[in-house]
Amino acid sequence: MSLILYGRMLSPFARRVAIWCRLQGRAYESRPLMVNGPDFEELKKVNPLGRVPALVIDGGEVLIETSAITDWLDDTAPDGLRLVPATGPARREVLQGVAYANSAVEKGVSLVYDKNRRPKELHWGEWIERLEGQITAALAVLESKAPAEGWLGGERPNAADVTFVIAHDFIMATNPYLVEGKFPRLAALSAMAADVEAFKATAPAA
Ligand SMILES: N[C@@H](CCC(=O)N[C@@H](CS)C(=O)NCC(=O)O)C(=O)O
Repeated sequence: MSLILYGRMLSPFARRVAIWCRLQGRAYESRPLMVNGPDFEELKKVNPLGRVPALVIDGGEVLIETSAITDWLDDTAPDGLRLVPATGPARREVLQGVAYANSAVEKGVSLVYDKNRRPKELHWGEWIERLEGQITAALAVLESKAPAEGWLGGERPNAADVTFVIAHDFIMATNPYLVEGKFPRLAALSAMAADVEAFKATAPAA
C-alpha cells in the first residue's frame, strides 16, 4: 500500500497522521507543502480546499480531515496496532482525550493566525484572551488525564498519548508562554515521546 502525506510537521493535524502511520509501521511519502504562498495552488490540486493533512492512498483516492484519515488508518490497521479501542468505554475515553487535545490545537492554530501572524495594530485583544483561556482550559484537562508515568495506552502509545504530545509540542513551538512550566505531566509525556522514533522523526521543527 503506497501512501502520500501532504503537510508539514508544524501542522498538528498532519503530524497526527504521520505519527499514526509510523506507529502502525506504515511507510509513506512526505510532501511538506505549505498552505499558503506558491504551495497553495499545488495543494488545491490534491485537496480543493488547499488544506492539510491530505493522505493519498493506493489507487489515488484522496482522504482529508484528520479524524476521517485516522479512522481509515485504524479500520485497516495491522492486527493489534489500532490506536483507538474498537468499542466500549475505553474507546469513548480515548476519543474524549483526543477531542480535548484536538480542541487545544484548533485554538492554538487560531492563535497563530490571530496573534503571531496578524499585524499588531490589527490584534483584537479580547479575542486573543479568549483563545488563550480556551487553550489553557484544554491543556488543563489533558494534564488531569495524563499518566503519572508511562503511556495512557499501556505498553504502547494510543491516540490519546499521540494527541496529548502533539498539543503540548505545538503550543510550545508557537506560543510557549502558555505551556512552559505549567503542565508537568504533559511535559513528562512529551519528553518520553521525544525518544520514540515516530515522535522524534516528526518533531515540529523538522
Ligand atoms: N479540521 C481539519 C483542520 C486542518 C487544518 O486546519 N489545517 C491547517 C494547517 S495546521 C490548514 O490547512 N490551514 C489552512 C486553511 O485552513 O485554510 C483537520 O482536522 O484536518
